Amino acid sequence: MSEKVFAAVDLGASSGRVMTARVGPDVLDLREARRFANRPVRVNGTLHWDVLGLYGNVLDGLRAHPGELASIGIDSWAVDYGLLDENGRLLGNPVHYRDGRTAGVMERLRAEAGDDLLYRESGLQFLPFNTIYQLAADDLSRAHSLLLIPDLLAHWMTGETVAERTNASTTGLLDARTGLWSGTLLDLVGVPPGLLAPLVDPGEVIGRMGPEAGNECGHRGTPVTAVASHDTASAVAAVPASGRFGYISCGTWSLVGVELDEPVLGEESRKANFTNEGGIDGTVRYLRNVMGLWLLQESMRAWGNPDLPALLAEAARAPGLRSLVDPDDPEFLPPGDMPSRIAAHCRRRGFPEPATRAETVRCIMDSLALAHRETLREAARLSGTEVEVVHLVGGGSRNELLCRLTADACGLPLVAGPVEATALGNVLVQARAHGIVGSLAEMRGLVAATQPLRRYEPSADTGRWDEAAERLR
Ligand code: LFR
Repeated sequence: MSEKVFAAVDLGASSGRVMTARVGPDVLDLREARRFANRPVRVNGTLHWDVLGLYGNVLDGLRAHPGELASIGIDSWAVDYGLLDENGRLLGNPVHYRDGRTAGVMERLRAEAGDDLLYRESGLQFLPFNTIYQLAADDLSRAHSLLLIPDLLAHWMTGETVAERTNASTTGLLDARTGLWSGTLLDLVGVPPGLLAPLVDPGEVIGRMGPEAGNECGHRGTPVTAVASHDTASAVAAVPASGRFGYISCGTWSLVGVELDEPVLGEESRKANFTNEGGIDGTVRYLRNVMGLWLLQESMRAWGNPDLPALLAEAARAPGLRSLVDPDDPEFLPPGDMPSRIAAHCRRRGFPEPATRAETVRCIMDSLALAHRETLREAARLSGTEVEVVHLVGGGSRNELLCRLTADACGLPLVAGPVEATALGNVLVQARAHGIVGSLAEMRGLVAATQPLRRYEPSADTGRWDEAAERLR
């Protein structure tokens, strides 16, 4: 089978990129065609995504690759959506999941419906921004269809209206057992079933690039293939693992968990707030959201973006496990002055306040490493699986301090990389649909054989981390 070139459109919460990859049985060569900032915009008190700006950048990125493309795949962050009216016109800019409009909504719905029902049906962790809670806070009176962000872009490119299943699994409206839209949950929030699109699986062709988008980007007629369009699902598909592994998809968020064949929907799992999101080939991504590098990104923004490598080097020399936060405290969710919130949190919990920027960064790194360990251990325990190696993929795999601390905290070897796991997972699903690679195991093997990875062995001293976990509790 000869090589082909595929394009991955990968939109993250802080930046987007269009990547192209040459893929063959022994080849996986990823290149960046265009990278652009994804800057949320606050208007009239509401935090929005600039989705048309993003789409324009995507088309520019595709145009930057004049050669032939076998297909294009789109992934992005989850849960957020655009509403279209009956003429297919966008009803306003999609609202950012960190917007405050959902304040109190999840609590109300949980009280009304009961946690047990919500969890048994959707298997989803309780996060205030899940689509189901956003919908309960939204005005749907003029809405004819709802499309999650990658499906919205695919719709503009092809004219087709679909809901890709891995991303649909983050809405809180999908039945975790059947993988179909749940009538019970739709009724609960009063969402007419017609609002949602027919489900498709990764690997299915959505349609071909139509004249409008095609003339704009120069790829008219190119197939747009559904990938695991939830970015985390694409990242997990590209984890270069075999055997018993845990994963951390580390970027703005750290998504920490294990891969399963069946969902875990019992009471203990619900109370521990683990999620059963849909993965590639019907796998279950059993994981929990850890607040991730958001804490660092927002601190850097508050400081006017100083030199990060220098700050991380200084943080590596600062005393460890001195100041700790629970990164998952909801107080850290919205944007705003992060260093002050971290200092206040430390004070409240009886830890010394970080006195310098480097100490703040060290506090974030230690706290994330500890949260990675606690979450991974719980995921393994609740699912009855064993983890022998941790794979940390995504932008965070470049952060040596975080990787080293996470390996130490977990007391397990950690393999860091690839940085662009999401884009790789995206193109590999397309390549598989074109018969270039076979099974999921083969896809992962190709990543392991071709991408730069770095292994961290844990230090023997896990006792310090046990003690720190105890202090934080
Ligand atoms: C990561 C991610 C997470 C999801 C969060 C919000 O980019 O997709 O998986 O919980 O963003 O959509």
